[in-house]
Amino acid sequence: PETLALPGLTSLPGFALAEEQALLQTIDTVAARAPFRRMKTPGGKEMSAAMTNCGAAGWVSDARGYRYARLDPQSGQPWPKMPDSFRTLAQRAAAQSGFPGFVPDMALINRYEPGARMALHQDIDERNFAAPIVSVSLGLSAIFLWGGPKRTDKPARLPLHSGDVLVWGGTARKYYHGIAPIKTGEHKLTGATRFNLTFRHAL
Ligand code: MD3
Ligand code: FE
Repeated sequence: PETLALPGLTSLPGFALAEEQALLQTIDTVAARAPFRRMKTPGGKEMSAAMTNCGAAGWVSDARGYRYARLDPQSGQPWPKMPDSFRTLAQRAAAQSGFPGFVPDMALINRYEPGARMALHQDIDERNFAAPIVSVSLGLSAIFLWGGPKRTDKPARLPLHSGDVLVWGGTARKYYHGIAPIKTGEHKLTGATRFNLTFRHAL
């Protein structure tokens, strides 16, 4: 695998390309049971990306804060189970990147329309920081913002295309990161939409 000159990040360009269409269909089956929704930040602002989850817990945000919840607060039901195809893909990517034992217990699914973004943040709501995070990009391209350990570190800009898989572990795990506002465009399978799957060991 190609390793960028960024500590703790392995980039697997096109790793999921052969599965693009199947993954998108599977996202639809998850979203049929746990619809995408725009969550509110603890400060009361609606996030511009819409989200849903699958697996043993889901990442949620509301006036009470950020956390992992075993039930979807919108339905009161457990989140849809993690599809086998999702888990297998994440495990293969992690194993190729030096994390052979990775077993994700959930996936957060983000959906971006043109103009949607994700401000610089850290992923620190998980219990287990030894586990990596595996991210899969599908649909419209995006510019990933890759900061450092401090919010004020000037972020590098990394283009992400449909089918690209990134594995973050070790030193990179707690770095600030985000997504620049999505530019309008047309993807052959998703139209003007970007999806991102992030696989985590959260519980
Ligand atoms: C680097 N999502 O959901 S994925 C997120 O494209 C999130 O939707 C972005 O950041 C997206 O939290 C970026 C890449 C990613 C995910 C988690 C990370 C990069 C990461 C955790 C630590 C460091
Ligand atoms: Fe993140």
